[in-house]
Amino acid sequence: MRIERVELRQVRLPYVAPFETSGWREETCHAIIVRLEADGVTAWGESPVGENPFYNEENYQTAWIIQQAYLTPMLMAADLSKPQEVTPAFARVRANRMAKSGLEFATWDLFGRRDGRSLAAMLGGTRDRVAVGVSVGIQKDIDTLLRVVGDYINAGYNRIKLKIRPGWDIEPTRAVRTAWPDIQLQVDANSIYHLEDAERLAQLDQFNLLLVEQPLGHDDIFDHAKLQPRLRTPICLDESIVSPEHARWAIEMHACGVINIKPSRIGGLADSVRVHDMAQAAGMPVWHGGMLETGIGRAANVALASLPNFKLPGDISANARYYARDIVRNPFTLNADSTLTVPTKPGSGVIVDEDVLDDVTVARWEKRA
Ligand code: NPG
Repeated sequence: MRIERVELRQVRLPYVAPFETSGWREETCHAIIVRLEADGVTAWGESPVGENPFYNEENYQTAWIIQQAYLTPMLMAADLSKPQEVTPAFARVRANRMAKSGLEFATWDLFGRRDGRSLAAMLGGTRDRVAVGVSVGIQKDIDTLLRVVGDYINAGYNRIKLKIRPGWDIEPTRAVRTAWPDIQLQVDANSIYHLEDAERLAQLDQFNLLLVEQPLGHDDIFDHAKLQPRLRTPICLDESIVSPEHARWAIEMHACGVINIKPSRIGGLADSVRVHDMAQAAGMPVWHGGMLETGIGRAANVALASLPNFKLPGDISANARYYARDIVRNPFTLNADSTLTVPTKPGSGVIVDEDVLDDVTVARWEKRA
């Protein structure tokens, strides 16, 4: 198949509440939405890039340039027989994985819609619902945190992730654990600590956490391997696992007990499946992270999380947790058992609301074959 038209849009959607981590605070989604056309089929993808390069090296401006100057021409030059051919077609471009992922995901959607196959079936999904939780950003004080967490629990989420940083770690975690002794709880440091903080991090062991996510440097598997034996709680790597090779290094070094998979961080769905399979072969569970995606990226995440080695609830909340007005007509809603239902329609199954999409678009670019 040859792609006949690529359209890229920068969108801006306000979050229902600002999202704050150890390293950044953002109030508005800055994603790039991808539209592909071929063989009379229209397909959609999303690069969930942020306003700033504070999670990884990319932001909406870098992705916009790399997609136009390199990735779109590379994609249009390929004659594709399957979506797995996109990742090798982009291989000469180093890193820039979030930029790649939106185009790669849209290609999966294109093949799925053309062939009448759901994305979950194409990827090897085995379940029809995926367990999900909520990631709770840093709040102004513990009373506010308890109110916010309580609202999510009342809404039906039974797994909570707390963002932590030095000065907002032990006490907020203790407060939530004391208020809800049985809830599935985990914490995420987004790379803010150092190996010298090992004793402080070990204090988190008392709270019966599912995992502590990315405590040390974003590109540092080595020191995580030194930290893991000093904690009882499994370390989960997020930022550090950017490719199947990085996953293999972390597994062989015993740097973590769990891997967070985000297809956008890994550069696409094909390599995400490889990370999933590699971890499964090593007996290591994975779970699905989130990048506050719009409804388009969210559908890909739900499909991927239906694979069998996704053993822990994902950061894939219902659309309404993020956006008052999303760009899809068929948002996910939370089931009573804290799950989302895996779409079965061809491709990702999203129905894009093009009126809303036009309203939130701030820049647009297209290339025709
Ligand atoms: O529910 O999508 C969600 C948010 C989950 O905490 C979450 N994402 O560090 O994992 C993270 C964080 C993030 C958000 C990372 C935006 C990068 C961008």
